[in-house]
Amino acid sequence: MRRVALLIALGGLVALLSACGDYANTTKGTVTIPSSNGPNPGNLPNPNTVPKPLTPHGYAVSLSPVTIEEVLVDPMGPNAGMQYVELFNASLYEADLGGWVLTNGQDSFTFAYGFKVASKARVLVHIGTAGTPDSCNQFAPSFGELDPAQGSLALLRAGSDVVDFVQWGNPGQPLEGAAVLVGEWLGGDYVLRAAEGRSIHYTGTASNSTAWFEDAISPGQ
Ligand SMILES: [Ca+2]
Ligand SMILES: [Ca+2]
Repeated sequence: MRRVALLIALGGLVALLSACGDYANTTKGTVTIPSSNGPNPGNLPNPNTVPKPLTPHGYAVSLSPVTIEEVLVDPMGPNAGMQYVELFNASLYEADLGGWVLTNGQDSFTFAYGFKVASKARVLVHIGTAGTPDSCNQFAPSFGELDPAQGSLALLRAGSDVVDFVQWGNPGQPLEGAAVLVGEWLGGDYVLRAAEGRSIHYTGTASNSTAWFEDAISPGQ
């Protein structure tokens, strides 16, 4: 019996040693280098379909933090001196509008040096009337009366770059071409004129008429 037990023990030792030998041998032979896990240039996302970041700029569709938010061209009763354009800072940061220009292609209003709009704040530009300006109200007495039937308004950064645009009543209004060139409007597109006493409002969802709707006036809100 002892001899049998010894043989079994020896057999087990041989099996163990040969197994160790097998394991050791697995490191020999051809080594395969794993392929890279990096991005395939042919599979990179299309930049035109990747969503644009919301910050630090304003609306996703506009690179400008400040946009034209509401336009009242036909207030109830006489229009002269009662029209306004409301701008909105949709960004998370204060915006410096010093030197920016609001224009209809004929007349214009230039924001004073150092004029700033707080984050999520609005400023009214009162057309064709004088007053005492403050952080929420600016006055453009030399700005001619806007035509309720048709017209356009553009916001120019540094007095020249179109950063926002809207036209109503008819296509082909002043600065439409410049706005289309920078993707701030669609050629031939326009917002329907609002009823008297009501204004057109911007939702910030697109740079064309689909982002505008007629509603009750909401100056400063
Ligand atoms: Ca009116
Ligand atoms: Ca408003």
